Amino acid sequence: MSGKGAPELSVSDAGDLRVGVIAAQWHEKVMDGLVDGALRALRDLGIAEPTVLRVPGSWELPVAAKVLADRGYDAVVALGVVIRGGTPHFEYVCQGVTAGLTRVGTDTGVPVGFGVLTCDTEEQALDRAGLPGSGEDKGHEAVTAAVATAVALRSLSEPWREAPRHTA
Ligand code: RBF
Repeated sequence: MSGKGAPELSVSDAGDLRVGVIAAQWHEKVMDGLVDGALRALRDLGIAEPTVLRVPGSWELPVAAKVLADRGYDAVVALGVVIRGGTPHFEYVCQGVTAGLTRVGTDTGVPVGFGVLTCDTEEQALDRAGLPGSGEDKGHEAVTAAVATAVALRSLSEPWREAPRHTA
């Protein structure tokens, strides 16, 4: 999937949102880049005290996302890296994590940012990790998307205010 066509999101009034970031620990260098990008995005958005929770692997992301969503967080962001190996394990893990995170969002109504890289090689993952020299910054993107969605959903409880255009 190409990263081309991504919107330039401008998000305001997000400073009071409670945001939880959950991050797997496999592929340390890539994860360091994703977590740094996520924290940078939170600073950009004026969100001062996010919760950052580390779990062992990407497989554990959905259960952690569900618990944070149930605890009343306004947005949750899941970060992980799965690299294809020589067995079908990659497909099972990717499928489980993707379906699990989707389900958490739709079951709870809490936006779940998807910052899970599923790559053939570590080089591809490094290029998306927001590190010096990377072409993309998927941790930053995942936070911005989840928070933009939370802001848009919050506008629904204020009936006389027009929903922000960028999230329509
Ligand atoms: N977790 C990841 O986050 N990324 C991986 O690339 C990854 N590869 C795995 C490969 C195998 C063969 C196994 C058994 C696990 C892998 N995991 C990976 C760990 C998985 O997400 C989870 O933490 C463990 O299976 C324990 O529930």
